[in-house]
Amino acid sequence: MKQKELTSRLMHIVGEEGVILNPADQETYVNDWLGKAHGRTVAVVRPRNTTEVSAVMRLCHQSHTPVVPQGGNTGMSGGATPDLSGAQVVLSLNRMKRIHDVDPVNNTLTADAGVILAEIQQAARKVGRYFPLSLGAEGSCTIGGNLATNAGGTGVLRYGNTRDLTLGLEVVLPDGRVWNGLRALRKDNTGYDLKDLFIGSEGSLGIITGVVLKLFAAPAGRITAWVGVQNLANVVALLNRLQADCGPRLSAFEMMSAPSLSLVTTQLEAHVSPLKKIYPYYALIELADTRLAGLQDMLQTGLSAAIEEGLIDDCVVAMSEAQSVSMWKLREGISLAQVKAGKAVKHDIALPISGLASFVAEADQAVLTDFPGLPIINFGHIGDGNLHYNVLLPLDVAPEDYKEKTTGLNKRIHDLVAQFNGSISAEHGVGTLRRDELRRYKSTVEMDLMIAIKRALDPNQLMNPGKLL
Ligand code: FAD
Ligand code: 2HG
Ligand code: ZN
Repeated sequence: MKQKELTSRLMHIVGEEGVILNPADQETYVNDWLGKAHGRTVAVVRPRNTTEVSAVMRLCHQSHTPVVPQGGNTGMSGGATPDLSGAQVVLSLNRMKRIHDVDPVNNTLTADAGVILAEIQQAARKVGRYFPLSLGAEGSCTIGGNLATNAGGTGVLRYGNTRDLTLGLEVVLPDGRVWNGLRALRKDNTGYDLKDLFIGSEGSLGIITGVVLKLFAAPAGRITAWVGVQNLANVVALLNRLQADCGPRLSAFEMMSAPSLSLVTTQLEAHVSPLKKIYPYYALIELADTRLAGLQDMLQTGLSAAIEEGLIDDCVVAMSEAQSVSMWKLREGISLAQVKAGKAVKHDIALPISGLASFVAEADQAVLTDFPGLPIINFGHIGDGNLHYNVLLPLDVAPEDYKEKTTGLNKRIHDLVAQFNGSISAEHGVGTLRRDELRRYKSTVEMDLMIAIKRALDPNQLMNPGKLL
């Protein structure tokens, strides 16, 4: 089918205002947030509902047009960016923004995939409930993108990742058929759990158009603390101690190394460390519960004991919500500070928590020896064993140098991750960034199974080609 015929049929389905053809207007859809992935597209198509998504997919199926699904375009693995051929359609969910139902009795929320995560959180708050998925991009990422990447963030320690928060899905298959699995059930053993196939599939199997999410009791408030620690082994020991003392009230436990904190305070205005002295590591700790009584005491008792045991050197407990927010801003500002300061070679790794300290000691040594002088920006969701072990190259690094160093660093770090029985992507997904790496670390059996699933659902290879597999 000729390009002109394709675009006019797309317009017929979604309306003229739903198809973006002008290259200048396509800019934000064909480049990623990190400024690393760049592509071109025949058209950006923005359906308004599942029926329109289905018609678009049928047309793309008939015309053999590859489709790149896109939500908020905040992904960190290049998965939402089309390739440079100009032959792929970007299917954006950003006009599918309806919250259909919030049920405080069943504790569920049903929404379109294009709803922004922060709007889901707000809709839950309105009925006195809580939706715990939380990440730095929550003001612009969509719940569909969160599902497609099985996003993690800072609430995983207590509530699990996006997969754990999902009860039902609606998906448009590559040939346009619609699977309506929008079930608001906590138990359903009627065969294979299809929704789990699509969660984390990064747009490679179909378009997620709707979701039923779990809601939780709303915490009455939170107590936040910022802690300075001498080494990573002590950060892990502190985590274990607080888990034992506070149980599920420990709702977040994040880590930042000294260079990560210093990057934020130097790159971003109005970001100041709560502690005067510099420590090698910092932990950001949060306790939350449906009742606030006793929470502050519980944290303070735990922290005092940790000081006596020599696990921590210093700490500040936030005395107001404003103080708590500024502590969180330090943690959440690291991504932007990296973009401002240089080109980060990213590693989004998961490790058994017991292996974290030894892993980092070996990885630091390897980078120091093989890539001397490059700053290591190590931070992450340490309570989940998830490190963002990034290495910063200068902003003006030559493209060939960037490529060579990325390949070398990825291999060095990921080989070590494999030795420690870890994963090369904890929460950001594979996309294009780790596609080649995936083959190196997955067994043949695992790759064969994934390829068989892909072939069964997308025999013409039209869904997000070149990503993940
Ligand atoms: P997009 O970037 O648009 O797409 C991501 C992938 O999902 C692509 O492969 C795309 O093809 C596919 N996709 C999108 N929508 C659909 C759909 N409806 N159906 C099928 N496939 C689809 N991630 C974390 O996990 N934890 C964090 O703490 C975190 N912090 C971040 C902080 C910042 C400042 C930024 C910029 C990003 C952060 N991210 C984090 C990464 C990103 O926000 C998440 O991956 C998020 O889930 C992506 O959502 P999105 O709507 O932007 O998806
Ligand atoms: C975070 O935890 C995000 O802040 C982004 O997952 C990590 O910038 C990164 O590498
Ligand atoms: Zn993260």
